[in-house]
Amino acid sequence: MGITIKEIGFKKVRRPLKTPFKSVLQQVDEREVIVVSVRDESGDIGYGECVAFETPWYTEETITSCRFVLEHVLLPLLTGQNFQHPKEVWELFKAVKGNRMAKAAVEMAVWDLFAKQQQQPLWQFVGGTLKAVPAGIVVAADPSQIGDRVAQANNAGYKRIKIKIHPDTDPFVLKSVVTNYPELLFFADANGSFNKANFERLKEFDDVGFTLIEQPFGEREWALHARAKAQLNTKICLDESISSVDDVQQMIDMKAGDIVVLKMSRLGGWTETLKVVELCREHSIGMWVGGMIEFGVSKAHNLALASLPGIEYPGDFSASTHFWEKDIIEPEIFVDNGEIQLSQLTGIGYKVDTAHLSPSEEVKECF
Ligand code: OSB
Ligand code: MG
Repeated sequence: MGITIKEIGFKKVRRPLKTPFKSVLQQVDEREVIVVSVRDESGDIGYGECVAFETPWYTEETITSCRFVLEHVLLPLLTGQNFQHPKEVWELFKAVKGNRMAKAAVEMAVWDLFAKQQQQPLWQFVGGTLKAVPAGIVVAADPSQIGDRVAQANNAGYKRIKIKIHPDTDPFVLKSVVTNYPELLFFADANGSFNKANFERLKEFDDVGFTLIEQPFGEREWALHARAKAQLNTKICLDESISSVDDVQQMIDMKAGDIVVLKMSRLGGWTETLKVVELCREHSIGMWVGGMIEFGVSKAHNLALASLPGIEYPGDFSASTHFWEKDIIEPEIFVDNGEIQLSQLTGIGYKVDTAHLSPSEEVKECF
């Protein structure tokens, strides 16, 4: 029983964003990902998406390092393997240090394949209970555009808006925007741009009305985050700091945060992410699912994740049309009245539109 991996494929997808994504770390104009597919004897295909960036501005991995590791390290380990449960992929990859984003892409594909073999939607296979997931959008633009972008997001039905901030952002301008929409949830994401020297500046964001402030300090700055948690009323949420279940334990031990952003790519895939979810539940740590400016395969996995009990904050779930002229899944993801309905189909629940990937987008088929 179980599944035996017969074929593995990689496809490169490279498409421009409709509008530049501007954060303190990087401006993203174009996105390249790798769609990983795994096929078993039955002919079912599972899909994953490798969402590392072109340069190491968010994590150490890059899409080029991932392609190398996928082709030359993970693919040889995987070929012909029999699995009784998708958790065994994490075990198989244990001898490979780091490279969590590359591992996650393969892991996702195997979890999708298992759910398809069991003829269950992936969200059900992992224990999800929500039938619709609350949407959430990110405003990553110049300060002069924030007001307009928030108004657009509100008109499109989004109930949660995350705004990118840094020490030069004017908290009073943000406060006037936030107070305009008392019925919406606002998150702030600082992407680690504050430090010990400007700690007092962070406190000026405390009465803007944000539900949480994401990653004010650098990824290893546990003590500074603990200080912020003790001194601010706004909840402190960690993104870049959390690469493993051990990092969540560290956050808990150091009292360095109230909430964790779940990103399967940063954590190495479903197995480690599910461990994080369990630990957060035990310690009443808040959770939500973060985005990676990704395409529909990664989004579909994230929607399944957001269906799990205990993930109470709305995640980075915007419609396919927010970033892309055309997504790679059918149907595309759309937001209706601030929500995204989960697919009732098996696995990730969406067709992957590989036929419409342009030839220049294809990198390698290992079938
Ligand atoms: O810091 O949360 C982040 C996108 C890429 C890399 C890091 C981050 C983000 C986002 C999410 O803010 C954007 C999205 O995909 O909706
Ligand atoms: Mg973030």
